[in-house]
Amino acid sequence: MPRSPDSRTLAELKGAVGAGGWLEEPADVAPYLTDLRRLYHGATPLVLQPNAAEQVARILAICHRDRVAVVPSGGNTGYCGGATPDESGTQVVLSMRRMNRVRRIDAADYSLVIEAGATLAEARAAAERADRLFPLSLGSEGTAQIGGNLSTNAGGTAVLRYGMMRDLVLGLEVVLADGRTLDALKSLRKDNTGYDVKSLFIGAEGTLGVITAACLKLFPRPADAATALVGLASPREALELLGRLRTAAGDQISTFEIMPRIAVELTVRHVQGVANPLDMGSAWFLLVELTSPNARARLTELLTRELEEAAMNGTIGDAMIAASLAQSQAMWKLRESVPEAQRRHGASLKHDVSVPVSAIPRLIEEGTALAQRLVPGGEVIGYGHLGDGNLHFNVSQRPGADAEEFLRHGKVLEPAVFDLVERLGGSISAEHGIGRLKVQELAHRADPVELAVMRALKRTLDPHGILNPGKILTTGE
Ligand code: 2HG
Ligand code: ZN
Repeated sequence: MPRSPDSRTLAELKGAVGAGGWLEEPADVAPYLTDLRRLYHGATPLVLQPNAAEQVARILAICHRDRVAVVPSGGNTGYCGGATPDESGTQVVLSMRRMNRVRRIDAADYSLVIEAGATLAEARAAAERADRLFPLSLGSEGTAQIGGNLSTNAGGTAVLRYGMMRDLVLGLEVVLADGRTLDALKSLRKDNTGYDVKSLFIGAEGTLGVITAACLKLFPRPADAATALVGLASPREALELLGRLRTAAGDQISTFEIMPRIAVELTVRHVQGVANPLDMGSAWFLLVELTSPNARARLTELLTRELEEAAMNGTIGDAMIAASLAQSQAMWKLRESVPEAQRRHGASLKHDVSVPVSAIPRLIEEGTALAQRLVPGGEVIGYGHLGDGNLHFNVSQRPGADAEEFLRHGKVLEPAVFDLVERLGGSISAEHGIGRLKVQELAHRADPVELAVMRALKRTLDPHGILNPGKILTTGE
């Protein structure tokens, strides 16, 4: 079990990063103590900001020796409290902020080696400078860091075409709990030399090692794109349209996002500069995007034809295809601002869940019935990545309702939603991870053998339990 660091250990840790590499004043450490959703408020004696993998190695060697808990921290955009220290005031925070260099970019090899503290936007910009695409796409890309994207196996709005973060990794550099460095920064597409060790650290939320750099997969940059906003009656019709577009456009569909009318209404109301170009009469809206590296792919033509046919046979209501980059950006802004609008609207109960794509309509119908029964006065706002079967089944309080009282309903609603998701063959965490938020749920819902394997890995790689204790797995087992 980790212990409280004494003054000698703290001094040694400061020495490992040198002047300018640590923070301890309450005002300076405050931003590291609360998660984005303000669910957790922790404490720490020290925030370390190493600027090289060697410094991370030194820090972990000291913490391993002295049994000090370490909480890796990225852009603090996570939804499950995975990067927030606990309330004990004994856990040291390891901010990756200063490790943000591009180490290598190889356009011919379609690979980019970048450090963990670079933001996702910086990774995308680096790829773009080499006329390549790094396709992970999230609303928080300006703040979210690559290390956090890897550690949570982030998803986002282009998973349908490119996969999740795990699918976008060729190699990793990881510092292990005892300070040894795993140098697996390969850029190989094929490497069948035993276990895929690097894969263990992806989605591990800093509980098995600290990722310091990654070799990421790049892709050809889109040279043609067509973006549309579509209004329609229900998620069943949305699935029909997805099927039609998959047949017509194959892999060119990169985004297929769904929003209920209330999400669009709240976003237009709460977020400046957002507008809905469609008639508000539709119950559901889709953001659809096709992309191709081929400038002559004629995607606008293709999308127009498919949407016209879908409108003619009654699958969809009205639709608009962006006629300019500005129009396409406005459509994206509408979708990407939904979480912010929800935050401004008041407290919300969030369920980041996935089911087989075909089960999404049932999830929405049965989940909505559950929420109406169990959270009187709540507003269901279920939106997200329909193309991946990933719904953010969220319930917001009505304006003026007492937030604390509203949130207490979560104790009843959450297990009921997770039971439903399990019945439908889904997952209780699609893309946001487990963090601290879902530790208990994972402990009692995961397959016991899988959980035993996870615990065995944790014991092997972090025998003193110093790495992000209390995240993903319960401590003390
Ligand atoms: C998104 O898809 C994010 O916009 C946030 O994953 C989801 O706020 C949420 O529940
Ligand atoms: Zn999402």
